[in-house]
Amino acid sequence: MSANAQAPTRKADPAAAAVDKTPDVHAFLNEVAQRNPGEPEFLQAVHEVAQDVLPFIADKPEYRDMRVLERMAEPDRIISFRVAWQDDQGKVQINRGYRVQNNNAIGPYKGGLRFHPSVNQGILKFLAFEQTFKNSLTGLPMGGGKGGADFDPKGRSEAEIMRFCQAFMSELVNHIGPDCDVPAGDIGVGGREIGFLFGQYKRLSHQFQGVLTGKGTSFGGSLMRPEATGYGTVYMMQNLLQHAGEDIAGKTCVVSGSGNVATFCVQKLTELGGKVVTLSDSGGYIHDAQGISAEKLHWVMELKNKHRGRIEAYASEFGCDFHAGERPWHVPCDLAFPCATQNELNEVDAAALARNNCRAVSEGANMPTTPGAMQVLTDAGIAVAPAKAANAGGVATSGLEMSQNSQRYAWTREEIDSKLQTIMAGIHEQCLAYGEHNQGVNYGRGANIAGFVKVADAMLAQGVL
Ligand code: NDP
Ligand code: 2IT
Repeated sequence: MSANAQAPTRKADPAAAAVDKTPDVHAFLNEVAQRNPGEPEFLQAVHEVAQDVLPFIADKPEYRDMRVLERMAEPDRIISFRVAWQDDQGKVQINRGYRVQNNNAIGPYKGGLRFHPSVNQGILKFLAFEQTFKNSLTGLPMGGGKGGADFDPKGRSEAEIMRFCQAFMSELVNHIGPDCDVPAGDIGVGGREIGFLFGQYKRLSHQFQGVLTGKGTSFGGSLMRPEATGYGTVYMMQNLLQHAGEDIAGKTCVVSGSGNVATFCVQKLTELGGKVVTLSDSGGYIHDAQGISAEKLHWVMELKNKHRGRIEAYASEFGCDFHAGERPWHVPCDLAFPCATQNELNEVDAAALARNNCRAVSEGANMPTTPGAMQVLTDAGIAVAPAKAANAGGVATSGLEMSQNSQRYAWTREEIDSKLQTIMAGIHEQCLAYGEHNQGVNYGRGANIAGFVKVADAMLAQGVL
């Protein structure tokens, strides 16, 4: 496998995550590492936040003494359960399902469900922790949660997917509700799965409620929810560039992934005059130097959503290169959008982006950049809009879906898009408020501190819980 090979979820280095020069950060992370053995992604996510938040609260005893960050890094509860179901051959299959309810200080738990063979408790804890800060940044009243199962939807029939979703919801139904915990989609969970999950919840609870977001528009789903994460990632980049007096038009863009986030990211970039030259999946990436036009993107969406095909097919359909087992970061670009999965952009990739004079990165996926890669990008002066800010448009629009469900009303596409743009601009402002310094903007620090403050203040007001 070359240095640029596409490993399945690469493991973060827990030792690296536990080393930091600030004594406070070091002690804090040691304690977290001891309490959460074998969960490198969770440690990585906590480290990223702690390195910004601990210095910020160093002179704020109200947060320190009440051990607010320590409490945020300990989920309110974790539910884990057996999901037994029968495949098309009648064979009994057993998976493990989870819901991590991280923090509900500012609203009901809210966050996606991931169906992927790599799912484990540590990965969902990292995602639920991140979600707590992300949801805070949206300005909407949503706490943080995440769930899923180690189920692999690849190669499964529609009937098998439905039976799995029904079995999964048969237990999850006991732990969620419109004012308690509202799941949505993530990797491997899109509109089709949300439909099956919603149907089973309704059957078991005898209630038609806004208990999931990302629903079909005929049964309470919000317009623009499918587009929202990818569009939001681009709106974040637009804000970042505008702050520096630049624009997306004319920029060459590299995008990874070819699922929900990636495809709508490409759609908005193209609409704004950007030229997107790559897409990928776990098999490798395509490089289309001509650019992925609206027509070609439509073909990709059909390939992925209808035929459940592989991105390799794009290369033969449109006559371009396919790089098996590799990721797209070595293709020269002005802007990069990692939109597949965690730790998909490493130090070697970051060095390639720097060498090719990449200007900025907007993270559509959750924690796609390794800590080492983040350092390389920062040293090279490449601005990085971190996931908890850049991909918050998805959950923000989920929040808007909850509002519409509560009102029993539906806003127009234009109304939602305008609210989404306002929310993304607001997140950019919050990043500036805490992240702007003499040399520029540290978006990561800005997002971490702004996300922390709102949740922390709510926790202080609510007592020791
Ligand atoms: P999808 O399932 O629609 O697409 C995922 C894409 O990423 C596919 O192309 C998939 O390829 C690829 N991928 C997944 N896992 C791996 C892996 N281990 N190695 C290489 N490629 C991989 O998911 P989404 O687009 O919804 O999610 C993508 C990212 O965005 C995730 O990090 C998710 O947490 C994040 N996100 C999603 C939001 C949403 O609203 N959906 C909101 C905010 C963040 P293949 O098909 O070959 O597996
Ligand atoms: O990571 C995420 O923010 C999501 N998968 C979307 C969560 C949501 O509740 O819409």
